[in-house]
Amino acid sequence: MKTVFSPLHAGHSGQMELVTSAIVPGFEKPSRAEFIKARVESEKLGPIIGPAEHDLTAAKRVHEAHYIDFLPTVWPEWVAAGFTGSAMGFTWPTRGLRGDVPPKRVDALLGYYSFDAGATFVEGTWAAIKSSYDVALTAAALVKGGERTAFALCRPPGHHAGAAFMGGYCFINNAAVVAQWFRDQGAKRVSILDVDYHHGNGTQEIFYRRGDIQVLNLHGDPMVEYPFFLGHADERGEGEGEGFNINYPMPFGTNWDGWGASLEDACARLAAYAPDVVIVSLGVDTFEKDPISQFKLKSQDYPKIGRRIAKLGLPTLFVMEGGYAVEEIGINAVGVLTGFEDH
Ligand code: OKP
Ligand code: ZN
Repeated sequence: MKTVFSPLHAGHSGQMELVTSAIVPGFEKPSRAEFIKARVESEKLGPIIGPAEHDLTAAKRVHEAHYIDFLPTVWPEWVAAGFTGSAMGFTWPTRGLRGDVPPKRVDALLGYYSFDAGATFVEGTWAAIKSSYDVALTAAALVKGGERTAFALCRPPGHHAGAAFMGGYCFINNAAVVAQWFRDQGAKRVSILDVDYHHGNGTQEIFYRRGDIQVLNLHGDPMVEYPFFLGHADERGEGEGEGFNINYPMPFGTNWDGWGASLEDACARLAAYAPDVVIVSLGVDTFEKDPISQFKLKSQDYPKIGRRIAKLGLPTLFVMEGGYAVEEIGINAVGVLTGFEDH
């Protein structure tokens, strides 16, 4: 399978991150993508190609235009205001506050357009976001053009970005963008299978009222795990989307037995939906040694994920999301892909 990759991701580097009791160097760092790329090469997965440039039309099909237009302005406005360091919000419009009046300061707007302080900007961040979007759309075009599969080696990731919010290292929801793009290209139904450890709250929010895009999410139980405020099993979609959003929250310590059972159920529902294309939000932070996660998958489990997805027999686009055990991230991510190709 072909991999699409852009070196521009590397400019999104050195950002700080707010965790429970400290501000620390970001876990979402450039070496993640470089380890994956190196493994694609050493495993001879296939050619690595660069992305074609796209305008922002496809982004505005799933995100609000004012949100997308805000993103490239952040760093220049931050610098113009005399701020240094990492650009992140610090005040958020929660219940009871005005979420309908965007303030005029860039630091306030960062809060206005976020659900946490986890989507942080440095100088190269917008170029990285844009390259990640271009990577996803370029890989989608390969599948649309008849390839059985492709790998969008996206960085930064996307699944926490909603119609008008960022958070959790995510700015543009790459998987959502390509799902809508396939619909606009004539696909009747699209499934998004999100196997990242964290609930894809942005993806769920974007498609919650849609029956034409099925969203299946396997993740740590939001009662105890980030992003906390979405991802429960009783969230099944609304209106035309009723029954097309399916969540599999799982407890800390979940290993292949429990996780694989959820994947099996998700794949059965996906097969019943019979989409024209499957988009996999591919996070490998389910790994036992992941520094910020609590599941117990082993490296040998990742090819099983790929094999199970391949058994669906559907065109499949893999879009990279999370995974923070950088030493093993390439082994695990590419393990899924070689498992898919083995089938
Ligand atoms: C992104 B993805 C909040 C820090 C909490 C964020 C985890 C983001 C995971 N400021 N940790 O789903 O892998
Ligand atoms: Zn994650």
